[in-house]
Amino acid sequence: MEQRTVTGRAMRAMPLAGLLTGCGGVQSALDPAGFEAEQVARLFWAMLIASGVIWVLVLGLASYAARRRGQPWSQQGASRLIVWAGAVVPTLLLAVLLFYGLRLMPELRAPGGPLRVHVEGEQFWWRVRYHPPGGAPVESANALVLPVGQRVEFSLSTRDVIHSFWVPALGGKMDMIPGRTNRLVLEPTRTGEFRGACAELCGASHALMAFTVRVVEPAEFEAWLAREAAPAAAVEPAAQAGEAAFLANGCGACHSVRGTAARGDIGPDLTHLASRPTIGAGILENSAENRAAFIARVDQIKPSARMPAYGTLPETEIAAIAAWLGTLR
Ligand code: HEC
Ligand SMILES: [Cu+2]
Repeated sequence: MEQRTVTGRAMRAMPLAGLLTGCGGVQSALDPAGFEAEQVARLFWAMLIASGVIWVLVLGLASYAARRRGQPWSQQGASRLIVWAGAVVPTLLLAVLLFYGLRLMPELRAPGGPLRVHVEGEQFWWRVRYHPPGGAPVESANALVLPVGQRVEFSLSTRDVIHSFWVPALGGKMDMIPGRTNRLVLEPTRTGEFRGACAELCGASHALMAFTVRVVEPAEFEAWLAREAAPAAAVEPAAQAGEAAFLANGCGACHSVRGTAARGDIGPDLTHLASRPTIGAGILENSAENRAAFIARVDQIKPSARMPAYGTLPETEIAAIAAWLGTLR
């Protein structure tokens, strides 16, 4: 009997535990790491608590009416209850919540700082271009690095289908719609590693379209941006065969590796691929093994991705390319 109640209690608590484990970590709107996300989380908690209070009051009233109250309401008492509990109190409560929500909006719409980042959604990855104030644009992909404490202005666009740019820990989501450019400002408030995702069904590999966000101190950000702007490191002698195979197999028709003959614009810029934590838009850890697997079997790893699989190349050649890509810090 005792056993049964304990198990029963544990069973009842299980869905709750499942919910709570979703509340922390790299991709949670309830564990905010940005000014905008804090506003959204605050609004969420205010709404949740207010609706919880209303829920308890309504249930209390219903149970009072059903169990305790023996005699019927008088005509006058019933009308008064309906006017107050059915109209006046809900109107007041909803008005307070509405004005609280509206008051948060201007802050979310305030202009960004001097750093602008253009992110373009593609099936199924993210083209990223940094526009530092006064400097030349810096091309990257699938991984964002942001300075803590600075308002960064994102312009979001797409050329294929609708995507949605969302870093739950930093702020709200914003759609990327063909033919227009949407604006979003994010201000990270603490350093750390976070994850973003595409929040709009965009095709077969929509669920495999994520990206990483690393928030660092401003000085570290400047150093990173300078490295990212530079061309690829000189090829190490051991990796020369890999670079040659990359160029010989036409990878450069779609990919750019600045500092080499590869100038393609169809796929992600690979100039500093080795400095990114993941490949394939956030889906695989960036290891030599995974790079080789991605090149050989991209059609299985990422259905409908716009890159041909190179499984027919000799394994040694693929391994050499994967090794060379690993030197592109
Ligand atoms: C027809 C164009 C095309 C060709 C040719 C091509 N790729 Fe790609 N590649 C892409 C696209 C598009 C993606 C993005 C796929 C995705 O994540 O949806 C990609 C992604 C990648 C990635 C992951 C990049 C990242 O940021 O995560 C690597 C690595 C890569 N390709 C290597 C190669 C190599 C090596 C070759 C030659 C053997 C090659 N590609 C040939 C289009 C191409
Ligand atoms: Cu998408």
